[in-house]
Amino acid sequence: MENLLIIGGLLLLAIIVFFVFKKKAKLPKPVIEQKEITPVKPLPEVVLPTKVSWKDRLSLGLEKSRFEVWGKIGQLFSSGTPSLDEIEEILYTADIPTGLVQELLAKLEKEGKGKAADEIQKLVYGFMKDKMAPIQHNIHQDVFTFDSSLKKTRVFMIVGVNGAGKTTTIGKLATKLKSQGAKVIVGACDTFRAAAVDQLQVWCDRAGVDMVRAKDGADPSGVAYDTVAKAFSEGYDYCLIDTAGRLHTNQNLMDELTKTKRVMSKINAEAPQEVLLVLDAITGQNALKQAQEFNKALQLTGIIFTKCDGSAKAGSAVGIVDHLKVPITYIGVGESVDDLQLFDLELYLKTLVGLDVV
Ligand SMILES: Nc1nc2c(ncn2[C@@H]2O[C@H](COP(=O)(O)OP(=O)(O)O)[C@@H](O)[C@H]2O)c(=O)[nH]1
Ligand SMILES: [Mg+2]
Repeated sequence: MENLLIIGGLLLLAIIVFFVFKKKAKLPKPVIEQKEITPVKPLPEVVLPTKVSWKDRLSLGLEKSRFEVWGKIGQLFSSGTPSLDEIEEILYTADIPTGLVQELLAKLEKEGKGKAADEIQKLVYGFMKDKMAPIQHNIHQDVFTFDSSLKKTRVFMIVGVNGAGKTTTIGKLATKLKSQGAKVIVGACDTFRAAAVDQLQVWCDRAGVDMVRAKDGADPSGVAYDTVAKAFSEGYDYCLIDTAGRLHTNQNLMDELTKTKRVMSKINAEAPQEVLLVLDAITGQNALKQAQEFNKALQLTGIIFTKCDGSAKAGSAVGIVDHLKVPITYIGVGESVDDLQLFDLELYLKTLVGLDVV
């Protein structure tokens, strides 16, 4: 009898377990939502607080140009008078326009004979400074330093070909201006690439600044209009407008950009106060051609010279400024926030040719 009871109990338990498992097995599987994710390139690490000074960052960034071009000229003179052909070749590899190369060669021939390396460096420095200084005086200081007493909305339109560094530069700039206490808004007008807007959003979130974005493929000038309108009505100090760098043809791109510029001026006749062209130093001579085209369409107020760390062509700035008569506003020598600074002509030239910087 006892055995029968135990067997009966076990049977009952087995039946309960069976039904519980059956019910569980019938439960609907959880549905995992398949969201389309746009790949965003991870942003470079922001190294804060700055351990490396700007002087050292610049020196490191311009090392290739100094070593392979500008410092080399002095070295060649210090080991006897070099052939001018040799110097000419070096200058052409650095993408210096023909007219300037010939002028510099004539100066070296006339004044360089028998001089030591540091005297040649000074001579090259003086030559470049004479070419650039009169134009560099035109930089507006408030492009980089926030003056709260101004109480004015400053609109910057950032243009340039794809990959030149527009979005990254806006991210760096927004971070810097915000850290000075400025109220900053950014307009994501590269509506042709979803990833570009996402990339800018990451920068803006990180900097803690506001961003206006529209649906993919929206009219870029519409986004610019909305951003500038918000900037003026809500008293932002800086309004930074990112733009697209590639359309089907150059003419399309220029038409789109001139339209974007025009709609901003409908909100405020002064806007945009700055039209800044981002130029990648690696593109050298090509950079000058690009700059001429953008200048013709948009009347540039400044140039942001990026990626000077990646090539021996950082000296091509002299040809660009000399030809275009547009100053270089900022210089970029790397991917982090601290690698972008206001362009200081003396510091840049001395670092480039290898003269001691005091
Ligand atoms: N080495 C170096 N890379 C840079 C510099 N500025 C931008 N970049 C990089 O260049 C790439 C293209 O930049 P992006 O801002 O997307 O270009 P955009 O298409 O003009 O918006 C990114 O990988 C940036 O991190 C710089 O000064 N130095
Ligand atoms: Mg971009």
